[in-house]
Order: sequence, then structure tokens, then C-alpha cells
Amino acid sequence: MSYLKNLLHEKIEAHRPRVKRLLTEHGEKIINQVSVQQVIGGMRGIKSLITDISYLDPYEGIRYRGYTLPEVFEKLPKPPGGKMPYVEGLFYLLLTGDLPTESQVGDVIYDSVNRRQLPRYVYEVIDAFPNNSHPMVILSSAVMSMQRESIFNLKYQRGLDKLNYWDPTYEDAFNLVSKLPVIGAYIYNKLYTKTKFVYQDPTLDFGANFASMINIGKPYDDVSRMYFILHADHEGGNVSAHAGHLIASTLSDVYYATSGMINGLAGPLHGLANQEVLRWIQELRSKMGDKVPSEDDMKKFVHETLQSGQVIPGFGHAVLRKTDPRYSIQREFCLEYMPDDELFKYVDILYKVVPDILLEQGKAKNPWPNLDAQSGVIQWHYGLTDYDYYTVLFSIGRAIGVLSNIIWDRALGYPIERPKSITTDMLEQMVGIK
Ligand code: HAX
Repeated sequence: MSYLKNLLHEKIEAHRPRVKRLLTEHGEKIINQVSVQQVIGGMRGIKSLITDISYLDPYEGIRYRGYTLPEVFEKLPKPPGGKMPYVEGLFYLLLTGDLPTESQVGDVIYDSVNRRQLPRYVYEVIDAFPNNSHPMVILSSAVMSMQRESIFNLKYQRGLDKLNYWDPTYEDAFNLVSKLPVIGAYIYNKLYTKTKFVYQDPTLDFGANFASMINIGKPYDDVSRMYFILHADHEGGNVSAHAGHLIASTLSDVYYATSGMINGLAGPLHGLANQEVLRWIQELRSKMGDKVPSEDDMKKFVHETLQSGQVIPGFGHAVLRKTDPRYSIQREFCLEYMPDDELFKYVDILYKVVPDILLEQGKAKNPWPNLDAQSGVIQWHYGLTDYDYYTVLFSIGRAIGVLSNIIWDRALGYPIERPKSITTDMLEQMVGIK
């Protein structure tokens, strides 16, 4: 057993009694009340899910295993000469809650490299798609096609003790995390560079290997490490994390669950917002010609978008109530590496004008930018200008968090998810209007 898996096993054994105690000694205690608004309003704020991988504070932003993002970027080991940490180190942290040493990350990289190989038929599944298919559809289907590789499914069919569910789930999850960049790169090359083969480099880590497979030079290795780490997790209730958890709660394997989480991420209110931001900015750019818009031009454009009944992509959030730290980290990156980039200037003007307009409009509970407002311009700057691909990058990152969660769900024996629904009649009776 690898060091990581062994450590994870120890952590699981230590954690199980905590859940058992909560259930047996405190199972009936009330921790929450639910309002009509929450029932109708997409369950906002109802504390009804459990995850130890990350926690989202509305004002502070996300913490991975208790660490803020600046701490994660500072404390995780980095490759020689690299400014951003190894993605494999984040996987270790999310799974175990411990910060790995360089040599521990080295072991994870070694293990991961051996899991990267894609079965031949996955390439054929991807090849079969017309070139005008959306890359998210291809990604979801490619993942789904690999379901036959599931070790959990095989062992379950043969009879598997509940206490050991986590073990083949870990194998499946680690296999899939390792393969996703290869799938993503093959889709990218098929659709945009028309390069038939993707050569992986076993001497390179997750981020650098991805950069090399899509043939973008330095510092894109650091950009992809930053990108995958920033997108990895956002506690349990966002659509992609929740969809993955929900599907896996039926004991569907990680291939079904990950394909489902990818489908959730593909909506414009969630992961597709990064594509929408770029599409929207390009619309203005084509109106402006070569000129960078003034604040007044930008205000006019924002008002026009709102008046036509659309949302401003990249702004607002269901939980956050201040600027997303994932936005701020990317902004700092832009200020250091691409301060004169034309599209970055657009994003910067948006940062100045949008919050006041949304506040004036008085609807959005959070007028501040989220990570999607900033992420696309960085990709664009480094030559990845096919913006309908951006959510694929998000998916590769998000899979790391979702899959870590699913391993722990299995380890702690969390049951099939089944909240209760009621009818409008019942709700009217409950509040006394019927
Ligand atoms: N532009 C215009 N109106 C907005 C808005 C925005 N950026 N954000 C919220 N609103 C509106 C809502 O549409 C809603 O209007 P109605 O009452 O007419 O339905 C009202 O303000 C209240 O919404 P809210 O409670 O503040 O926000 P929600 O929790 O319902 O939704 C969203 C959160 C992120 C979906 C929302 O802010 C939005 O649509 N933002 C733009 C799309 C976007 O950037 N999505 C990515 C979010 C981050 C993420 O998940 N990335 O994957």
C-alpha cells in the first residue's frame, strides 16, 4: 500500500468514531430551522451536508482543510523554479488534511504518472464527436465511457464489505484524477490544434504535463497548476460538488458521479460562467474596435446587458458576500505577469463599475466578482483563446475536490441522499394561508 493510501486509511479509522458518536449521542439535536424562502429558494443556507475537505466562509472565502488559499499556495511544495505548487500536493492535502513534504509529493506524482494511460477506446469515443460539439459534452462522455474500468463496481459485484468501500473508490478516483488532464488535452487538440496525438511526459507533474500536452510554453505550467488548485473545491453544496456527492451516494462509481458533476458545471450560472465572461467581453471588444472602453462605455454596456434581462457573468455568488479570494489571487497574477494585457484592462474596469451598478439595481445579494470574472483572460493571454474550452479546465480542477469527497463519503458510510419534498398546497397550509 502506498504511503498516501496508508495514511488515508489511518485517518479514516480515526475519524469513524467521531461520526458514530455524533449520531448515537447527539442524533436528535436540532441545529437548523428551515424557512419558506429556503425551501422555494434553492435551499440556500440550509446546513444539511457534511464535508471536511473544504469550508466556505461568506466573507473570508474558501479554506481547504482549514488553510486559506494564500496559505495553500505558500505552504504546498513547489517544483524547482516554479511559483505555483504541485497539484498532486493539493490532492494529498485534500485527502488527508496534512501538508505533504516534497518527497511525499514525489511519491504521489510517481503513482499518478503510472495511472495516466488512457484505454484506446477513450480516444475513439472522443474522435467520434463532430468538431462542433461542445467540449464539455465530449469530456462528460469520455469519462462516462470509462465506467467499465471501475474497480469499485467490479469488487462490489463480487461482494464487498461496507467498511472497505473506500479502498476501490480511492483507486478509481486516483485513476480518474490522473487521466483527466490527458482526456482534456486530447479534446483540446482534436478541437482546436488539430494535432492527432497527445504525448505525455512522465517526467512532468500534473500541471506541467498538461501544459506540455497542449503545447503551451512556460509559464503556462504554473498557470495550469494555479488554475487546477483554485478550482478544486468550494465546500459541499455547489452544484458540481453536490451533484457528484448525490450520484455517488447511490453507490454509483466515480465515473458516473464525475460525468454528472461535469454536466452540472456546464451551466452558465456555474462553471460555464468563465466562458460567458469571455464571450461577453468579446462582444464589447468587437463594438469598441481597438479602443479600450472608458468607465462610461463599460457602464453603458453593463446597463444594456441588465436591461435585456441577462445576468452579468462573473459577478455575484450564492454564498460569498465579498470579492472571491480566487478572483483576487488571479488578479495578483495578472498584475505581476500581464499588467498591460488588453482584456485584463477590460476586467479591471468591470471590477470598478459593476459592483456599484448591481448595488444600485438592488437585487444581487453579492455585487462582487467571483473567480470566473478573471480566469478566462489569463487563459486568453497565454494563447488559449477558444473560450468554450475553459469549463473543461474548471472540470479537471473540480474533480480533485469532488473525488476526494466521494472517497471520504464511502469511508464514513454516508447514506444515499434523500431530502423530503412537499407540495405548494402543503406549504400554504403550513403558513396558514390555506
Ligand atoms: N447580474 C445580474 N443579476 C444578478 C447577478 C448578476 N451577476 N447576480 C445575482 N443577480 C440577481 C439574480 O438573478 C436574482 O434575480 P431575480 O430575483 O430576478 O431572480 C437576484 O439578483 C438575487 O440573486 P442572489 O440571491 O444574489 O444570487 P443567487 O444565489 O440566486 O445566484 C449566481 C448566484 C452566482 C447564480 C448569480 O449571482 C449569477 O447569476 N451570477 C452570474 C453568473 C456567474 O457568474 N456564475 C458563476 C458563479 C460562481 C460559480 O459557481 N462558478 O462556478
